[in-house]
Amino acid sequence: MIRILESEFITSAVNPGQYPESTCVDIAFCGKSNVGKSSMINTLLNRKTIAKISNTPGKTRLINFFKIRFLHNEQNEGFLNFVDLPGYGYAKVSKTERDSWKTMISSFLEKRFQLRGLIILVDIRHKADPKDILMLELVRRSGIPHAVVATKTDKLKKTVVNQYLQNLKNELGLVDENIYGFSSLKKSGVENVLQWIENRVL
Ligand SMILES: Nc1nc2c(ncn2[C@@H]2O[C@H](COP(=O)(O)OP(=O)(O)O)[C@@H](O)[C@H]2O)c(=O)[nH]1
Ligand SMILES: [Mg+2]
Repeated sequence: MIRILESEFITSAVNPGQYPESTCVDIAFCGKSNVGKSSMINTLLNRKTIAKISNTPGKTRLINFFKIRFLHNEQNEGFLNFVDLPGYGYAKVSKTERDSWKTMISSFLEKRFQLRGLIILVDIRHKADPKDILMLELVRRSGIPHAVVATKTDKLKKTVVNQYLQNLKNELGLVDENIYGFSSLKKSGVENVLQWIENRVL
């Protein structure tokens, strides 16, 4: 499995013209505001605050790029980018601002040729949201490989986690698409997600 060695913030962008040039591939993350996206990126990278964990939902309205150096087979070095996409579904902003994620994410899926995989985060406790379903439609249409990660599994009793995952799978209409449970608090699910990423980038 890949092991993350180093990570650094590269830049923020809104429009395709602002995306950083890169010779390595991207793995992107998206989900509703407050779903635990920044926490998950920090957990995968073994960093405390590289992706800002904000308690003010909706604050991250930019596309943030991080450069990752990793090791695979414990000997070969590789590079990839993590891309933190703007969160969606936060009500307390103007409608224009609320809808800007759709344009930003659609353009990213369409224009970023380095993109090799997208992880869609959902909160395991919540029923599938129309925005998550729309997001799935966008990524299916783009043909980009994707997986769903259900966050905050620590908030549920262990015995019901699989049932919740199954329910989400049905609600989201997942067929061939993978769904994994994840907890940044307990650091569980990390191996599954890193394995999925490895399969996309190597
Ligand atoms: N219990 C629990 N709380 C979490 C987990 N991941 C994130 N949170 C909390 O959920 C809130 C939003 O997290 P954040 O990572 O900023 O979400 P983002 O808006 O999607 O980037 C914060 O208060 C986090 O501490 C998790 O796995 N378990
Ligand atoms: Mg965030």
